[in-house]
Amino acid sequence: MSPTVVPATRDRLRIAIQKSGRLAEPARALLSACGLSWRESRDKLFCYGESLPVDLLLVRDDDIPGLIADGVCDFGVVGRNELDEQAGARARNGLPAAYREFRGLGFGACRLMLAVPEDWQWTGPTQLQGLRIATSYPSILANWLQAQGVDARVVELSGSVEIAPKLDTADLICDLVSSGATLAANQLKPVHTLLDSEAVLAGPVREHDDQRADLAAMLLRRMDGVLKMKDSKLLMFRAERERVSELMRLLPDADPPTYLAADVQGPLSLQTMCHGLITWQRLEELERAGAQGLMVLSVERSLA
Ligand code: PRT
Ligand code: ZN
Repeated sequence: MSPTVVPATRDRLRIAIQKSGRLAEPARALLSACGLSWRESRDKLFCYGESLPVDLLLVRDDDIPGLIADGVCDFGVVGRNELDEQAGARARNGLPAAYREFRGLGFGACRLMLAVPEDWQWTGPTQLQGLRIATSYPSILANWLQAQGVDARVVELSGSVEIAPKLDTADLICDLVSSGATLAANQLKPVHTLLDSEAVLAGPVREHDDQRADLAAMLLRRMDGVLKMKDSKLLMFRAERERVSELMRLLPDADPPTYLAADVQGPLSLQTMCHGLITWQRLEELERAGAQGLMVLSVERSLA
C-alpha cells in the first residue's frame, strides 16, 4: 500500500494542487508534461512521485497558500485571486509575506470584477461611497477601496455572492467572472476589473537551501519549456534567398530562422519556431509571399 501524508523531508519536493475543481486537471497535466508521474494512494490526498522525488498533495485551493506558508508544501498551483487575497489578509494582520508568485501558468483565466445591477449607470469608483459590496475577496477589495479613497462597506460572503443584491444584503458585488453568464443570469453587469487572474505556481519567499533547491530549479526550467512551447509550432518551408526577409516580416512572432540546406542554386530550406497561432490564412499569405512546401509541426518540449 502507498504512503499517506509523510513528515516533511529535505530531499523531496511537495507540490499542492487542487483535489477537484477548475484547476485540478490542468495542474496535473502541466506537471505530467514536466515529466512527473505518481503512484496514487488509496485516499488520494497524497501522490508519491515515481519518476522524480516530487510528491503531490491534493487539497482545497483555499488551503494552498497556508500550506506553503507553514512549509508543509514547497510549491502550489493556485489562482492568483486566492494567493493575493490571502497575502493581503496576512499583510493586514501584520504578518510577513510568506509566499510569492513564481509563474503565471496560462490556464484558469478569470477576472475579479465589480458588478452592479443592470439598470445602474456606472460613473466610477466614487459612486461606491457608503455602499455595501458583497465579496469572497475582502482583502483585495478593501485594499482597492483604500487606494481609491472610497469608504464602502465590505460584506464578506463565502459563496453565492451574485445573489446578494437581489436579497438586499449588498448593493453590488465583487466576484470572479470568466464568461459573464452568471452575472447576466442574475441581472448584473461587470463594470470594473480589480484583478486579472489565472492559475499560478506559488512558492515560498525564501529559497530552499537543501537538495530541494536543485529539484525546484529543474522543475521551473522544465515548466518554462512546456509553457513556452504550449502555443508554439515549428514552421518549415523553402524559399528563394531574396524572399526570406519579406517572409520573416510576415512572422513577427517567430524566432530567427535556421537554414537547413543552402543549395547555392535552388531555394533555401529553413525552419523557425513560431510562438503565435498559425492559421490557414497565415499559411496562404506566406505561400503568396514565396514560401514553398510549408509544413507546421507540433513541438512537444524544449530546453531552448
Ligand atoms: O473545492 P475548492 O475550494 O478547491 O474549489 P473552489 O470551488 O473554491 O474553486 P473552483 O474550482 O471553483 O475555482 C478554482 C479557481 O479557478 C479560482 O480560484 C479561480 O482562480 C479560477 N477560476 C477561473 C474561477 C472561474 N474561472 C470562475 N468562473 N473560479 C470561479 N469561477 C466562478 C465565479 O466565482 C462565478 O461564480 O464561476 C462563476 C462565474 O463564471 P462565468 O463563466 O459565469 O462568468
Ligand atoms: Zn476554494
